[in-house]
Amino acid sequence: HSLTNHLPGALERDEFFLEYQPLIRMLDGRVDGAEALVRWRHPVHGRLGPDRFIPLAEHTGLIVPLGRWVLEQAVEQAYFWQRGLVEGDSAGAGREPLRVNVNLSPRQLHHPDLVPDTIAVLEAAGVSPESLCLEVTESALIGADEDELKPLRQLAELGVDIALDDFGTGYSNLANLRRLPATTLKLDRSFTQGLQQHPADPLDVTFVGGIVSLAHALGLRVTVEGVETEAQAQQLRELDCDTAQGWYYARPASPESIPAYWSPSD
Ligand code: G
Ligand code: G
Ligand code: MN
Ligand code: NA
Repeated sequence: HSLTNHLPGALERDEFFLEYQPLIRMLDGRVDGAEALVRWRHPVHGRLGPDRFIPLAEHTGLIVPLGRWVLEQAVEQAYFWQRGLVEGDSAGAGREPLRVNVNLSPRQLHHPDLVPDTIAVLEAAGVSPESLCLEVTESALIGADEDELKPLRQLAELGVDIALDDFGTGYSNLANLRRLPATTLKLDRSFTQGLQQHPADPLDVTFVGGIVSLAHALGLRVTVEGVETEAQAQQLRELDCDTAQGWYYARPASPESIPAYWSPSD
C-alpha cells in the first residue's frame, strides 16, 4: 500500500506543508490567531489532507517527529507574522498578540519530551509561550489522571494556551472540565450547523448558549468551529462566543493569507 510505504520517508523528502485558517475575534472581527493544518504533497496521489495520513502516522509513531516539525514550522510562522515579515504584509511589525494553534495527537501528548521540546522550539524561534495554543481533543484526555495531565499543566503555567478541540463530540463530562488545564473550548462544528436554519434550531441555541455560559463561568474562552454563514456568525456573536473559525471567514490557506485578516476590509 503506497501511503504506508511512502509515509516514513515523507518528512525527509520535505513533502509536508502547512495551511493556516484564521480564528476571528467576535468582538471586532479581527484575527486572533490561526490554526496550522498539515497537508501531504504525495508524489503519486497529490495533495492529501490529514484525515488520510494522521491516523497512520499516529499508529506508526511518525506523528512524533512530524508533530515536532509542525510545531517548529508553525511557531516560526508566528514569529514572521508578529514581526510583519510576511510577503505582501505592508503594515509592518507590532503584531505580538497574533497566535498560532497547533494540533497535538494523543501520542505526542504522552511523549516524555513534550514539555522540553515545546519550550526549546519557542526559545529557538524567539516566540512567547502566550503566542502558542496547543489543541488537544477532549477524548485524548478522558480518563487521564493527574500525572498524565501534568505536562499540559506545566505548559499552561508557562503561558501556553490549551484548547479542547472538537468539544462536545466525545463523552463530554462537564464535571471533568474543572480539573483539566484548558484555557479554551473549541466547540465542534456539528453544533454550529443547527444555527444555520431560519429560525435557528432552539435546542442548538440553548445548547451553545449554555456551554458558553458554563465555559465563561469556569474562566474558559469559547471558539466555535465550522461557521459557514453570516446568520451563524450573527447568532454566535449574540451567544457571546469569543472567537470563530470557518469558511464564512476563510478556508485554510497559505501563511501569506493571514495578515489580511489583521485589519478586516469593510
Ligand atoms: O485539514 P483539515 O481541516 O481537514 O483537518 C482535519 C483534522 O486533522 C483536524 O481536525 C485536525 O485535528 C487534524 N490535524 C490537522 N493538522 C494536524 C497536525 O498537525 N497534527 C495533528 N495531530 N492533527 C492535525
Ligand atoms: O482540528 P479540526 O479537526 O477541528 O480541524 C478543522 C477541520 O475542519 C479542517 O478539516 C477544516 O478544513 C475543517 N473546516 C474548517 N472550517 C470549516 C467550515 O466552515 N465548515 C466545514 N464543514 N469544515 C470546516
Ligand atoms: Mn483543531
Ligand atoms: Na476541531
